[in-house]
Amino acid sequence: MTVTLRPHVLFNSEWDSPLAWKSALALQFDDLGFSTPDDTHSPDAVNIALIWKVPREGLHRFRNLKAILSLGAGVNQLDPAQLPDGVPLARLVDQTLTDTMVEYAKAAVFRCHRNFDVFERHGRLEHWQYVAPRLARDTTVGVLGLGELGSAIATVLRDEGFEVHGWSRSLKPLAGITSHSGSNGLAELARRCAILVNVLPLTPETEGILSRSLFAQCQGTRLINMGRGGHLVEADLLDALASGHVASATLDVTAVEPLPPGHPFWNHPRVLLTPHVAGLSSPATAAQVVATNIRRALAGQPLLHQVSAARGY
Ligand code: NDP
Ligand code: OXD
Repeated sequence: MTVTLRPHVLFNSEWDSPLAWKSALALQFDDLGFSTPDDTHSPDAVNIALIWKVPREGLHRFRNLKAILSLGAGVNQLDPAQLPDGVPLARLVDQTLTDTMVEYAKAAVFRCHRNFDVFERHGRLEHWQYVAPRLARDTTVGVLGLGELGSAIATVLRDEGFEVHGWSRSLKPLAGITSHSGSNGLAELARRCAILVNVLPLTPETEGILSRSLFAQCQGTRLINMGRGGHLVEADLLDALASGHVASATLDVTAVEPLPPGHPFWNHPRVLLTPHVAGLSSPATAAQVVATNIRRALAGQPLLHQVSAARGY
């Protein structure tokens, strides 16, 4: 690929290390410009934004941007109104991120499958009660979202022996996984699955999808939310936990992060909170795909993992 422009990356994240990313990307390019919003002296030199969120002062002063590359797999934290028109946006796909998400899903699913959520609650009450164990093949798990992360999670759970169902916009031909789509497919999946793992992107269509109408289909389901807090209607979950439609919830993400003091999820006997730690990307493994996208953007080619403005993911 012929690239004549010198890559110059504007980096902005409150979580990711600029030094680690600069070093990882420097291995991919002989000559690389790299700055943060605080030390960008010539905005016109910047042609790539590698960001978790839009910098406080916006992106509009960077008039020569060729691509916006998200530091997250999700892009809902990037308000489209703050992005310059016509600049393509790509989400992050990284093997370390996928591997960490898969490990989290396995840990959370096995915790529910072997009733550790029940025994933790009983332990706090000094209550000794035998609950017969089941085998994975007797437990049905549903995965909402069968994209990069959801399909990896569904496949690993299938390989562990679970009966796996998945839900996505389009049906997916994944061996040994029953694929559903549409609102009827979602209701059927909720009826059939003992454990529900959410790994959808947050879009106007998926906002509030984990709500009363979905929980009404559930019978003692264990919910694991690894997508975004905006997928969950929190008051509806509290009702579903009280009625028993949902037996327990493992929440890695919440509408407001950190979860505010005094929130009813803190100390709820049926809720396990983890502080948005399910997945973690690594510059060492992600730099290659990011570098490929930088080269593609500077050569005027379409990006890998490009976000569709119409779909929102
Ligand atoms: P992808 O874009 O690869 O996959 C998204 C999946 O969701 C696709 O299968 C898509 O269907 C499906 N989908 C989207 N909208 C709908 C809809 N309206 N109805 C049904 N299915 C829908 O995303 P990733 O797998 O890379 O990431 C998923 C999300 O995981 C991220 O957006 C982020 O929110 C979350 N995440 C959370 C992390 C954490 O630490 N908790 C870390 C990383 C990501 P189709 O295949 O038909 O297009
Ligand atoms: C992501 C995340 O979207 O960390 O990558 O949540």
